Amino acid sequence: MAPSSTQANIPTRSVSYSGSVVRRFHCNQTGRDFVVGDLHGAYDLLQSALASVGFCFGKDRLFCVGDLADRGRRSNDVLPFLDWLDAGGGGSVRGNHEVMLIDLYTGPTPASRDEHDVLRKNGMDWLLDLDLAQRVTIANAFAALPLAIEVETPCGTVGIVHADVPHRMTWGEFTDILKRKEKDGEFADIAEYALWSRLRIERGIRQPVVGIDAVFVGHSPVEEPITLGNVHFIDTGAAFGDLTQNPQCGVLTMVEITAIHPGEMASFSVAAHSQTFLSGRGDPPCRPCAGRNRANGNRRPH
Ligand SMILES: [Mn+2]
Repeated sequence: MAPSSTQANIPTRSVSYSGSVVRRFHCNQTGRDFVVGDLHGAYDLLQSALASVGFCFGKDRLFCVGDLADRGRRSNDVLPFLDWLDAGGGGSVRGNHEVMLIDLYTGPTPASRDEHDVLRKNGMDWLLDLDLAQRVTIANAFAALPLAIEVETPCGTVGIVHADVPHRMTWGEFTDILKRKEKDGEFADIAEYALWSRLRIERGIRQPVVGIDAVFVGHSPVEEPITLGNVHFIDTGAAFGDLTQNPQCGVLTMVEITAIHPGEMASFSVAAHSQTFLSGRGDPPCRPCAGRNRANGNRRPH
């Protein structure tokens, strides 16, 4: 399809938000729950992490802190990845990278020079290989993602947000404002904070988020997963390790949620490539069940 004819067929506001802004998942009755740091297209590393814990598709669930594509080598697999995630009963929150793409196609169709500028500056240049209709399809899939996830687990309710929860706000206050969406003047500020803030980690704020047992966030790259109060920072820079093939530059951290105890967490960090999944057809990995041998997992308390 020629880009010009595609462009002509795209309505002015091409992307619309759908789905719940706060999504709650009931307790997993059949397996374990994992949460993984910012993937940014490092799906090879994810495959290694899943293999190292014997992830069982259909029983175990995976949750993501957002920023699923951009920078990493397999960003183009983000749509089959989202399908796989959903089919396995897990989910992802929206990150600021998802929102940058949504914003690009929510207002009037951007001038192609401005559009290409945004894409190139943010590691999103992989999207330039796709036509406009494909980019809008991806943006619409991102617009269906929630801003916050709540997961019921045997050790309490766990929250997942891309960047942070305002540090003087309880979880209930935070999610109530998000649920009111644009009807409430506070929504835009709180959504922005949830997607972009680094205040808690920059200031070392140790007060827990009241009203939730644990919160997982990404967005702020850390050398090792860090816990402040009950907030776990798990973006260990997977995309940089993925691009350089050098674990010194970044690894992917995946945490088993049900192994959390106050003040510590068990994590599986994967530094190297081993195999690939997510062909263009979106074949899910680990099917049939790969068992539960954790012997290869690099399990470290934090
Ligand atoms: Mn981010």
